[in-house]
Amino acid sequence: MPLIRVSKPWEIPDPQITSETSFLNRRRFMTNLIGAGVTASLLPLTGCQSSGDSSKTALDKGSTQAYSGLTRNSNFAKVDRAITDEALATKYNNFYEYGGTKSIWQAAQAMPTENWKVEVAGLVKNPRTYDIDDLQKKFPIEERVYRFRCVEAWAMVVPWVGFPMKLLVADVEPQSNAKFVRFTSFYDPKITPGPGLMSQFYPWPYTEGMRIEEMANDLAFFATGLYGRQLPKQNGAPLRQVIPWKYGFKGAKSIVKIEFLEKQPATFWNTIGPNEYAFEANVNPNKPHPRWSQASERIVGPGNSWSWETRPTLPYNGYGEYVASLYS
Ligand SMILES: Nc1nc2c(c(=O)[nH]1)N[C@H]1C(S)=C(S)[C@@H](COP(=O)(O)O)O[C@H]1N2
Ligand SMILES: [Mo]
Repeated sequence: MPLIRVSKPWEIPDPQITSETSFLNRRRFMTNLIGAGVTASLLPLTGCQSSGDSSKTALDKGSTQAYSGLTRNSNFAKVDRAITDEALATKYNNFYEYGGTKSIWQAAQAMPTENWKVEVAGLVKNPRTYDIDDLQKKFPIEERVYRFRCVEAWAMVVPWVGFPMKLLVADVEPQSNAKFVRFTSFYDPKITPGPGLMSQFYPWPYTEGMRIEEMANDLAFFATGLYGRQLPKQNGAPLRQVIPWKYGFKGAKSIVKIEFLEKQPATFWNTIGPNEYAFEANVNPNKPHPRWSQASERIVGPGNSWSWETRPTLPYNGYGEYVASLYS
């Protein structure tokens, strides 16, 4: 951690205190682990996240196939800032199944993405299991450039490839009593070891959820790719949610199951820290996280995070015109 601070440090979230897990490390997990007879000296307690792997490693292990004939949706082609370097978006990740740091891209290559199936179940007229290839043939695949905002106050701009969630909603036809949707990520402790000793205390598998009206909004997107190629495993291959007006944790990676439900489901981060990770979790500069301000964000770039550009956070991450009416 650098000793020299940039000016106005109170405006700029500290990457070491904005970790999604540092709360756990310090409190609930400590209690649990001490209760379990694990000595504190064994634990990675500090919440010090190594920042992303900034080395210029070739995308050897993580390389994926390019899409051909891709069209960029002109409604979602531009944002007010530059597209993040592909090398950063694919090397600075959150994927707790593969560890608690940002440098999980190599570990994530263990994700078994071949013959991937996505089961859609619950309160729908047409429950079915999609093969990932069928899904990409059935729905028109397009490119969309979206802002991306993690609850930890870092932000990127990513050109996603995929299809709007509302097409899948229409395909399975929710029943009238369906109100919520739960998304479940792949989990197998032999393949997704989690963040070390802490892992056993997490409510696996990773799940997320939203209201059906949110899922049916134009912006809600299932990504199968980024930067013109199929999703690298570290970014949630072969299918992940992208909900650009909500904090990044709302978008589950490597989805295996989608369920339509009557009641609001329990979700991963909301179960771990209900005061820190709300179910709704819309990006909101005026609603601080209990441990840090959300008034500004750091734009992920090269070098140390202290040198990254800081900008004001926008309500709904700049997507109010699309989604504010959902919350009126
Ligand atoms: N299954 C799963 N999905 C997940 C996460 C995770 O740990 N596991 N992390 C979330 C968080 S906190 C963020 S910010 C984004 C990060 O996506 P990226 O690595 O593609 O930038 O994925 C989200 N989806
Ligand atoms: Mo996040």
